[in-house]
Amino acid sequence: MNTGISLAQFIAEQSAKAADQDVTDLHALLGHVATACKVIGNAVARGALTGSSGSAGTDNVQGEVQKKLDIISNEILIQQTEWNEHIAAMASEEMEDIYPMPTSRQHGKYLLVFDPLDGSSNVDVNVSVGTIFSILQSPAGKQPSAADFLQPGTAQVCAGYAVYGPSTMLVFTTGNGVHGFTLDRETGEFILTHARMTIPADTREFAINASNSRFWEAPVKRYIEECLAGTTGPRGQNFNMRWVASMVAEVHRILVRGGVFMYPKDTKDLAKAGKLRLMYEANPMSFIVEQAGGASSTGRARIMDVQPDQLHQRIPVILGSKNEVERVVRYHQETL
Ligand code: P6P
Repeated sequence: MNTGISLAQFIAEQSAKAADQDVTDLHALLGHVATACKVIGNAVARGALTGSSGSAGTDNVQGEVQKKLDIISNEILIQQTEWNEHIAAMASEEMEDIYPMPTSRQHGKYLLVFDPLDGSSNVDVNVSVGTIFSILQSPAGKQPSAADFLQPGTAQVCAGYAVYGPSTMLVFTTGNGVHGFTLDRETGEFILTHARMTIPADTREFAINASNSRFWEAPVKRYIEECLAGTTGPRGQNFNMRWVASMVAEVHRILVRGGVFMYPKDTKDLAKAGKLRLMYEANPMSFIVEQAGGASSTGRARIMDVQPDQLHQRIPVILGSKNEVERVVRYHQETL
Protein backbone atom coordinates (compact mmCIF):
# COMPACT_ATOMS: atom_id res chain seq x y z
CA MET A 1 0.00 0.00 0.00
CA ASN A 2 1.78 3.14 -1.12
CA THR A 3 1.61 6.16 1.17
CA GLY A 4 1.45 9.80 0.15
CA ILE A 5 -1.64 9.45 -2.02
CA SER A 6 -4.62 11.71 -1.43
CA LEU A 7 -7.90 10.53 0.10
CA ALA A 8 -9.58 11.13 -3.26
CA GLN A 9 -7.05 8.85 -5.01
CA PHE A 10 -7.30 6.24 -2.24
CA ILE A 11 -11.11 6.20 -2.52
CA ALA A 12 -10.94 5.94 -6.31
CA GLU A 13 -8.49 3.04 -6.10
CA GLN A 14 -10.53 1.20 -3.47
CA SER A 15 -13.75 1.72 -5.44
CA ALA A 16 -12.13 0.49 -8.67
CA LYS A 17 -10.72 -2.56 -6.89
CA ALA A 18 -14.12 -3.44 -5.37
CA ALA A 19 -15.98 -2.87 -8.67
CA ASP A 20 -19.14 -2.74 -6.57
CA GLN A 21 -21.62 0.16 -6.80
CA ASP A 22 -22.40 -0.07 -3.07
CA VAL A 23 -18.70 0.40 -2.26
CA THR A 24 -18.46 3.29 -4.69
CA ASP A 25 -21.50 4.92 -3.10
CA LEU A 26 -20.13 4.33 0.41
CA HIS A 27 -16.86 5.98 -0.54
CA ALA A 28 -18.76 8.94 -1.99
CA LEU A 29 -20.49 9.39 1.38
CA LEU A 30 -17.15 8.98 3.18
CA GLY A 31 -15.77 11.81 1.02
CA HIS A 32 -18.54 14.12 2.26
CA VAL A 33 -17.88 13.12 5.87
CA ALA A 34 -14.18 13.88 5.34
CA THR A 35 -15.07 17.34 4.05
CA ALA A 36 -17.27 17.91 7.11
CA CYS A 37 -14.32 16.98 9.35
CA LYS A 38 -12.10 19.53 7.58
CA VAL A 39 -14.73 22.23 8.18
CA ILE A 40 -15.19 21.19 11.83
CA GLY A 41 -11.41 21.19 12.30
CA ASN A 42 -11.26 24.76 10.98
CA ALA A 43 -14.06 25.85 13.30
CA VAL A 44 -12.33 24.21 16.29
CA ALA A 45 -8.99 25.79 15.35
CA ARG A 46 -10.51 29.27 15.16
CA GLY A 47 -12.39 28.75 18.45
CA ALA A 48 -12.18 31.92 20.53
CA LEU A 49 -11.39 34.03 17.46
CA THR A 50 -14.96 33.58 16.26
CA GLY A 51 -16.65 33.65 19.67
CA SER A 52 -17.58 29.97 19.31
CA SER A 53 -15.82 28.82 22.47
CA GLY A 54 -17.61 28.26 25.74
CA SER A 55 -20.98 26.84 26.66
CA ALA A 56 -24.08 27.11 24.52
CA GLY A 57 -26.19 27.36 27.67
CA THR A 58 -28.15 24.22 26.71
CA ASP A 59 -27.99 20.51 27.59
CA ASN A 60 -27.91 17.63 25.10
CA VAL A 61 -30.01 14.50 25.27
CA GLN A 62 -27.44 13.08 27.66
CA GLY A 63 -28.12 15.93 30.10
CA GLU A 64 -24.59 17.21 29.43
CA VAL A 65 -23.82 20.91 28.96
CA GLN A 66 -23.42 21.61 25.24
CA LYS A 67 -20.49 23.66 24.00
CA LYS A 68 -21.20 26.11 21.20
CA LEU A 69 -18.83 24.02 19.07
CA ASP A 70 -20.87 20.86 19.80
CA ILE A 71 -23.84 22.48 18.08
CA ILE A 72 -21.76 24.07 15.30
CA SER A 73 -20.03 20.73 14.59
CA ASN A 74 -23.37 18.92 14.49
CA GLU A 75 -24.74 21.45 11.99
CA ILE A 76 -21.61 21.17 9.82
CA LEU A 77 -21.88 17.38 9.62
CA ILE A 78 -25.55 17.64 8.62
CA GLN A 79 -24.96 20.40 6.05
CA GLN A 80 -22.02 18.60 4.44
CA THR A 81 -23.75 15.22 4.11
CA GLU A 82 -27.52 15.68 3.86
CA TRP A 83 -27.39 16.27 0.10
CA ASN A 84 -25.43 13.10 -0.52
CA GLU A 85 -27.83 10.90 -2.48
CA HIS A 86 -26.70 7.76 -0.64
CA ILE A 87 -27.72 8.83 2.86
CA ALA A 88 -31.18 7.97 4.19
CA ALA A 89 -30.99 9.36 7.74
CA MET A 90 -28.59 10.48 10.44
CA ALA A 91 -28.36 10.27 14.21
CA SER A 92 -26.14 12.25 16.56
CA GLU A 93 -25.17 12.51 20.20
CA GLU A 94 -26.46 16.08 19.95
CA MET A 95 -29.94 15.19 18.65
CA GLU A 96 -32.55 13.24 20.62
CA ASP A 97 -34.29 11.87 17.53
CA ILE A 98 -33.02 10.71 14.15
CA TYR A 99 -32.69 13.19 11.26
CA PRO A 100 -34.43 11.64 8.21
CA MET A 101 -33.83 12.89 4.69
CA PRO A 102 -36.77 14.59 2.98
CA THR A 103 -39.14 11.95 1.51
CA SER A 104 -38.95 13.89 -1.76
CA ARG A 105 -35.50 12.39 -2.30
CA GLN A 106 -34.72 8.78 -3.20
CA HIS A 107 -34.16 6.53 -0.23
CA GLY A 108 -30.41 6.37 0.28
CA LYS A 109 -28.76 3.10 1.23
CA TYR A 110 -26.82 4.31 4.30
CA LEU A 111 -27.38 5.57 7.84
CA LEU A 112 -24.82 7.94 9.37
CA VAL A 113 -24.36 8.06 13.17
CA PHE A 114 -21.93 10.43 14.81
CA ASP A 115 -20.55 12.22 17.83
CA PRO A 116 -19.76 15.52 16.13
CA LEU A 117 -17.30 16.79 18.73
CA ASP A 118 -16.12 14.13 21.15
CA GLY A 119 -14.25 15.36 24.20
CA SER A 120 -15.62 18.85 23.73
CA SER A 121 -15.09 19.65 27.43
CA ASN A 122 -11.43 19.94 26.35
CA VAL A 123 -12.00 22.45 23.59
CA ASP A 124 -11.81 25.56 25.81
CA VAL A 125 -8.49 24.36 27.28
CA ASN A 126 -7.00 23.64 23.84
CA VAL A 127 -6.65 19.87 24.23
CA SER A 128 -7.25 17.47 21.30
CA VAL A 129 -10.88 16.72 20.46
CA GLY A 130 -12.44 14.81 17.59
CA THR A 131 -15.37 13.63 15.51
CA ILE A 132 -16.47 9.97 15.57
CA PHE A 133 -18.69 8.46 12.86
CA SER A 134 -20.25 5.14 11.96
CA ILE A 135 -22.05 4.10 8.75
CA LEU A 136 -24.74 1.40 8.70
CA GLN A 137 -26.94 0.08 5.90
CA SER A 138 -30.45 1.49 5.70
CA PRO A 139 -33.41 -0.88 5.10
CA ALA A 140 -34.19 -1.06 1.39
CA GLY A 141 -37.23 0.72 0.01
CA LYS A 142 -38.42 2.49 3.13
CA GLN A 143 -37.79 5.64 5.09
CA PRO A 144 -35.72 4.46 8.07
CA SER A 145 -37.05 4.71 11.62
CA ALA A 146 -35.03 5.07 14.82
CA ALA A 147 -35.37 1.30 15.26
CA ASP A 148 -33.51 0.76 11.97
CA PHE A 149 -30.42 2.32 13.56
CA LEU A 150 -30.37 -0.30 16.33
CA GLN A 151 -27.89 -2.62 14.60
CA PRO A 152 -24.96 -4.34 16.35
CA GLY A 153 -21.44 -3.07 15.71
CA THR A 154 -20.75 -6.02 13.43
CA ALA A 155 -23.25 -4.50 10.96
CA GLN A 156 -21.15 -1.38 10.40
CA VAL A 157 -19.88 -0.91 6.84
CA CYS A 158 -17.57 1.97 7.76
CA ALA A 159 -16.30 3.64 10.94
CA GLY A 160 -13.85 6.43 11.50
CA TYR A 161 -12.78 9.48 13.41
CA ALA A 162 -11.10 12.81 12.87
CA VAL A 163 -8.72 13.97 15.59
CA TYR A 164 -8.13 17.73 15.84
CA GLY A 165 -4.74 17.89 17.50
CA PRO A 166 -1.31 19.24 16.54
CA SER A 167 -2.36 17.93 13.15
CA THR A 168 -5.82 17.03 11.89
CA MET A 169 -6.05 13.37 10.97
CA LEU A 170 -8.79 11.24 9.48
CA VAL A 171 -8.66 7.54 10.38
CA PHE A 172 -11.20 5.03 9.09
CA THR A 173 -11.95 1.45 8.14
CA THR A 174 -14.40 -0.07 5.67
CA GLY A 175 -13.53 -3.56 6.89
CA ASN A 176 -10.25 -3.81 4.99
CA GLY A 177 -7.74 -2.52 7.53
CA VAL A 178 -7.36 0.90 9.15
CA HIS A 179 -5.90 3.81 7.22
CA GLY A 180 -4.77 7.21 8.53
CA PHE A 181 -4.72 10.44 6.55
CA THR A 182 -3.10 13.73 7.61
CA LEU A 183 -4.60 17.04 6.51
CA ASP A 184 -2.19 19.11 4.40
CA ARG A 185 -3.36 22.57 5.40
CA GLU A 186 -1.65 24.12 2.36
CA THR A 187 -3.60 22.08 -0.18
CA GLY A 188 -6.62 21.14 1.93
CA GLU A 189 -6.08 17.49 1.02
CA PHE A 190 -6.04 14.49 3.34
CA ILE A 191 -2.83 12.57 2.54
CA LEU A 192 -2.30 8.88 3.35
CA THR A 193 0.42 8.91 6.02
CA HIS A 194 -0.47 5.85 8.13
CA ALA A 195 -1.31 2.92 5.86
CA ARG A 196 -2.73 -0.21 7.52
CA MET A 197 -2.42 0.89 11.16
CA THR A 198 -1.98 -2.00 13.62
CA ILE A 199 -2.10 -2.11 17.43
CA PRO A 200 0.73 -4.00 19.22
CA ALA A 201 -0.77 -6.98 21.07
CA ASP A 202 1.12 -6.08 24.26
CA THR A 203 1.46 -2.75 26.03
CA ARG A 204 2.70 -1.15 29.23
CA GLU A 205 0.35 1.84 29.08
CA PHE A 206 -3.22 2.12 30.34
CA ALA A 207 -5.78 4.94 30.23
CA ILE A 208 -8.53 5.23 32.83
CA ASN A 209 -10.11 8.03 34.90
CA ALA A 210 -8.56 7.01 38.24
CA SER A 211 -10.80 9.43 40.17
CA ASN A 212 -13.52 6.79 39.80
CA SER A 213 -11.43 3.99 41.38
CA ARG A 214 -13.64 3.63 44.48
CA PHE A 215 -16.58 2.84 42.15
CA TRP A 216 -14.84 0.16 40.05
CA GLU A 217 -15.76 -3.53 40.06
CA ALA A 218 -13.24 -6.01 41.48
CA PRO A 219 -11.75 -7.22 38.14
CA VAL A 220 -10.92 -3.65 37.11
CA LYS A 221 -9.50 -2.82 40.54
CA ARG A 222 -7.32 -5.96 40.31
CA TYR A 223 -6.04 -5.12 36.83
CA ILE A 224 -5.18 -1.49 37.68
CA GLU A 225 -3.62 -2.39 41.06
CA GLU A 226 -1.36 -4.93 39.31
CA CYS A 227 -0.32 -2.30 36.75
CA LEU A 228 0.43 0.18 39.56
CA ALA A 229 2.45 -2.45 41.45
CA GLY A 230 4.80 -2.58 38.47
CA THR A 231 7.99 -4.59 38.94
CA THR A 232 7.08 -5.20 42.61
CA GLY A 233 3.85 -6.98 41.63
CA PRO A 234 2.60 -9.96 39.58
CA ARG A 235 3.10 -8.21 36.23
CA GLY A 236 6.82 -7.77 36.87
CA GLN A 237 6.79 -4.69 34.65
CA ASN A 238 6.25 -0.98 35.25
CA PHE A 239 3.27 0.65 33.52
CA ASN A 240 2.57 4.19 32.37
CA MET A 241 -0.81 5.93 32.68
CA ARG A 242 -2.56 8.45 30.46
CA TRP A 243 -5.99 10.15 30.68
CA VAL A 244 -6.84 12.86 28.14
CA ALA A 245 -10.64 12.76 28.70
CA SER A 246 -11.02 12.69 24.93
CA MET A 247 -11.73 9.18 23.62
CA VAL A 248 -10.57 10.07 20.10
CA ALA A 249 -7.14 11.14 21.40
CA GLU A 250 -6.83 8.00 23.54
CA VAL A 251 -7.80 5.65 20.70
CA HIS A 252 -5.49 7.40 18.27
CA ARG A 253 -2.57 7.01 20.69
CA ILE A 254 -3.40 3.32 21.04
CA LEU A 255 -3.51 2.87 17.25
CA VAL A 256 -0.07 4.50 16.97
CA ARG A 257 1.77 2.88 19.91
CA GLY A 258 -0.54 0.46 21.68
CA GLY A 259 -2.26 0.70 25.07
CA VAL A 260 -5.52 -0.13 26.78
CA PHE A 261 -8.38 2.37 27.26
CA MET A 262 -10.93 1.70 29.96
CA TYR A 263 -14.20 3.38 30.86
CA PRO A 264 -15.61 0.37 32.75
CA LYS A 265 -18.95 -0.26 34.38
CA ASP A 266 -18.89 1.30 37.85
CA THR A 267 -21.21 1.97 40.79
CA LYS A 268 -20.95 5.77 40.50
CA ASP A 269 -24.42 5.96 38.90
CA LEU A 270 -26.22 2.62 38.95
CA ALA A 271 -28.78 3.98 36.47
CA LYS A 272 -26.04 4.15 33.83
CA ALA A 273 -24.56 1.04 32.17
CA GLY A 274 -21.37 3.04 31.56
CA LYS A 275 -20.20 6.52 30.52
CA LEU A 276 -19.64 6.07 26.80
CA ARG A 277 -22.36 5.69 24.16
CA LEU A 278 -22.62 2.49 22.17
CA MET A 279 -23.80 3.69 18.75
CA TYR A 280 -21.47 6.62 18.13
CA GLU A 281 -18.49 6.09 20.44
CA ALA A 282 -18.00 2.43 21.42
CA ASN A 283 -19.09 0.72 18.20
CA PRO A 284 -17.15 2.81 15.67
CA MET A 285 -14.02 2.77 17.84
CA SER A 286 -14.41 -1.00 18.36
CA PHE A 287 -14.64 -1.61 14.59
CA ILE A 288 -11.45 0.41 14.08
CA VAL A 289 -9.60 -1.25 16.97
CA GLU A 290 -10.53 -4.78 15.88
CA GLN A 291 -9.58 -4.03 12.26
CA ALA A 292 -6.19 -2.90 13.61
CA GLY A 293 -5.71 -6.22 15.41
CA GLY A 294 -6.87 -5.07 18.84
CA ALA A 295 -9.85 -6.12 20.96
CA SER A 296 -12.86 -4.32 22.44
CA SER A 297 -15.05 -5.63 25.26
CA THR A 298 -17.51 -4.56 27.93
CA GLY A 299 -15.47 -6.83 30.22
CA ARG A 300 -18.13 -9.50 29.80
CA ALA A 301 -18.95 -9.41 26.05
CA ARG A 302 -17.48 -8.29 22.71
CA ILE A 303 -18.85 -4.77 22.23
CA MET A 304 -19.57 -5.25 18.52
CA ASP A 305 -21.84 -8.22 19.33
CA VAL A 306 -24.12 -6.18 21.63
CA GLN A 307 -27.65 -5.73 20.25
CA PRO A 308 -28.57 -2.06 20.87
CA ASP A 309 -31.97 -1.34 22.37
CA GLN A 310 -31.75 2.45 22.54
CA LEU A 311 -30.14 5.00 20.22
CA HIS A 312 -28.28 6.77 23.03
CA GLN A 313 -27.56 3.82 25.28
CA ARG A 314 -24.33 3.72 27.25
CA ILE A 315 -21.93 0.78 27.60
CA PRO A 316 -18.74 -0.12 29.47
CA VAL A 317 -15.64 0.04 27.25
CA ILE A 318 -12.31 -1.79 27.55
CA LEU A 319 -10.38 -1.64 24.27
CA GLY A 320 -6.88 -1.67 22.81
CA SER A 321 -3.93 -4.07 22.81
CA LYS A 322 -5.39 -7.54 22.42
CA ASN A 323 -3.43 -9.35 25.15
CA GLU A 324 -4.24 -6.73 27.78
CA VAL A 325 -7.96 -6.58 26.92
CA GLU A 326 -8.08 -10.39 27.09
CA ARG A 327 -6.44 -10.26 30.54
CA VAL A 328 -9.10 -7.84 31.83
CA VAL A 329 -11.84 -10.05 30.34
CA ARG A 330 -10.25 -13.08 32.03
CA TYR A 331 -10.34 -11.26 35.38
CA HIS A 332 -14.07 -10.62 34.87
CA GLN A 333 -14.63 -14.30 34.05
CA GLU A 334 -12.79 -15.36 37.21
CA THR A 335 -15.29 -13.43 39.32
CA LEU A 336 -18.36 -15.17 37.79
P1 P6P B 1 -14.50 11.86 32.10
C1 P6P B 1 -15.89 12.86 26.49
O1 P6P B 1 -16.95 13.51 27.17
C2 P6P B 1 -16.07 11.37 26.68
O2 P6P B 1 -17.30 10.97 26.15
C3 P6P B 1 -14.91 10.61 26.06
O3 P6P B 1 -14.40 11.23 24.93
C4 P6P B 1 -13.88 10.56 27.17
O4 P6P B 1 -13.03 9.43 27.10
C5 P6P B 1 -14.74 10.52 28.43
O5 P6P B 1 -16.02 11.06 28.09
C6 P6P B 1 -14.15 11.35 29.55
O6 P6P B 1 -14.93 11.13 30.70
O7 P6P B 1 -15.41 11.21 33.12
O8 P6P B 1 -13.05 11.59 32.33
O9 P6P B 1 -14.79 13.33 31.87
